[in-house]
Amino acid sequence: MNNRLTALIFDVDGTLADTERDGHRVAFNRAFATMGVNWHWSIDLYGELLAIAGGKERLKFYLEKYRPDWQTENMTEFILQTHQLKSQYYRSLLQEGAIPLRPGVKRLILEAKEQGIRLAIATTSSLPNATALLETTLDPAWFEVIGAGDIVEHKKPAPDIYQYVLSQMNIAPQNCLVFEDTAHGLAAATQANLKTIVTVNEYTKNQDFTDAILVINQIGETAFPINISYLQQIMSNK
Ligand code: XBP
Repeated sequence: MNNRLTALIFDVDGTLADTERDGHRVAFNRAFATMGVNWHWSIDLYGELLAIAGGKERLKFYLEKYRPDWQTENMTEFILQTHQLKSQYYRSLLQEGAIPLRPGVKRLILEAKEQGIRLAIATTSSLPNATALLETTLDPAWFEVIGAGDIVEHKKPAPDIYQYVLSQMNIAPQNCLVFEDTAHGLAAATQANLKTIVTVNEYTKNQDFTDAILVINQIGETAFPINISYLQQIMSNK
């Protein structure tokens, strides 16, 4: 089987940058204040809420579990409006430069580009939110497919978003390598027959990554960087 590495597919939140703790969480709290509700998602609580993929889905879960008695005229509308506000705040945080890329991300992506490796995104985040991060840190044009949020019916851990990206790229899974940071993301990629490198973060470091081909704490910036030829080696050995 030809398993030459020809494409890298990146998850966004938590993988490219620590957008969850410093971005989406902070933005949700600002949106709650604007909506006039006295709720605050702490770093710890947000860690628990991350079990639910998707910002709208996460808020719905929070309301059901933590605010069962709270009433509003139209719950769906409330969720949509709060999510929209949250997204605006999130994008402002990005524009302020409040959420830098994780170490090594830009270096590896630039190296991949130079070597003609194809690039794509597969995320649960909504498209405008994912694109906003790419616009402020990298360049959306570098990615031939940006698979995001509501494009597919089932969010991660379902494999839908990865299957979507593979079919848009018209590429076989054995020629791709995925970068993820969560067990949900790993499950999604694995079910789409993709090999995955997990770069853990504070929220995800204790999750089960048995199916990953490699688990690291960051991609690596200077002295001993992970580079394309090393990734090619990992692919051939697995
Ligand atoms: C990230 C998510 C998203 C973001 C919020 O998933 O779970 O829900 O927290 O994004 P991934 P939206 O790791 O797949 O990028 O508010 O735009 O849904």
